[in-house]
Amino acid sequence: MTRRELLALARGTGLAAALLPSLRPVRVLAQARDPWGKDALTRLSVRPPDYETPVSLLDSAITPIEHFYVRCHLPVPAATGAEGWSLRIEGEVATPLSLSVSDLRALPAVTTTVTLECAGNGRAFFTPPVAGIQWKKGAVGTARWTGARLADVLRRAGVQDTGRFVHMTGADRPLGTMPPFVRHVPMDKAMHPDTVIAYEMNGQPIPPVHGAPLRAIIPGWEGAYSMKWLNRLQVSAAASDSFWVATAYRYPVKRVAPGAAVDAKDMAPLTGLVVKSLITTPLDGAAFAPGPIRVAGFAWAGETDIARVDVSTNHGETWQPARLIGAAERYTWRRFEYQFTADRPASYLILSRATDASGNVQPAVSHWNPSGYLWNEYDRVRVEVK
Ligand SMILES: Nc1nc2c(c(=O)[nH]1)N[C@H]1C(S)=C(S)[C@@H](COP(=O)(O)O)O[C@H]1N2
Ligand SMILES: [Mo]
Repeated sequence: MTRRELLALARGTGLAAALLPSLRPVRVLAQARDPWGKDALTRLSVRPPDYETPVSLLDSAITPIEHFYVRCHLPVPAATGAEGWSLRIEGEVATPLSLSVSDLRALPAVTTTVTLECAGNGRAFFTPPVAGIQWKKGAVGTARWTGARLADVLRRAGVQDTGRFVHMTGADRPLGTMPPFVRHVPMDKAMHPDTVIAYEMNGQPIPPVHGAPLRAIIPGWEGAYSMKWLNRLQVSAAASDSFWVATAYRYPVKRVAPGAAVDAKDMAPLTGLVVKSLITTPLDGAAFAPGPIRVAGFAWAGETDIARVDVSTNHGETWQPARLIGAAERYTWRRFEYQFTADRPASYLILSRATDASGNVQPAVSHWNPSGYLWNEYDRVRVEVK
């Protein structure tokens, strides 16, 4: 009899408790290392795996793989090896294709640095609360993605004029009553030279939990477009009627009162990410002696560049411009830095407020919406000067 069978038999009897101590060493060993190498992250769900990155681990331009957040609607597919993988391209194309990972590697390679963010990042901060994974600030990260252009693949199959959407499917299979995860991308975004089918993340083969061996990278758009475990592209004249396109990932077309129900006809698909900033240093709750305090972080706005970031250290009464560091790179978060002197002991609230190149400014209070998407109000940390 195995331990598990023994435990099953003993369940509900005093015997289970008596057996547990002898099992404990085995369990500790089994839990010593996270199965996906995400030991440093905050686990929000085990199956499917969902992990958020603590802000303290987001202080670098490129997020290391072991610190990159994970969002899975469904369990990770059992087989994610490059060997034998095939990506089918079909629908409104002249020649349906089936491409291997080597076929994709033989196409011209592009590497782009993309800030990927889940549309639900910050959901935990909405009032009234909204159902779904309660992400705080860390469902975001920036990686270098290498792959073939989606446009090159579509051209090779000969996309017909009737094709208006590319429906993407991954190899993850639904659990219970959950519908399969299918997303579509409109043809102009699909054909954009920066849209890729990636096989590498930060210079190494994409790890299983991040979509091995192939994933779409739809840069600047909310994370759910970037289909992991990509195995099918269907070119279609029609929009996808999948639950994940027709119902989920939609946002009200007009402002709604917090908590209000919104009619389906007043909801439109999410596309690009909105302007946002994140203070990565100092950390919330940090303590300092009186003197200079260096503030730094990142700002991003999806497909749009960051124009400026302002910082307030007096509850938003006055704002000072932060320095933007390095050159602007499309789809990549921009570093900002600011220094101020906290000359007397007090509690300081530090706020950051980004403005993008189209003039959009982070709001003081995020716009509530039924699914809790696109939380992007001023970032804030409180520090104590003693
Ligand atoms: N096949 C598949 N692709 C997927 C998902 C998924 O559940 N299945 N999750 C999406 C969502 S909601 C996000 S935010 C990103 C997360 O990518 P990451 O786990 O590599 O950070 O992947 C997207 N691609
Ligand atoms: Mo997401």
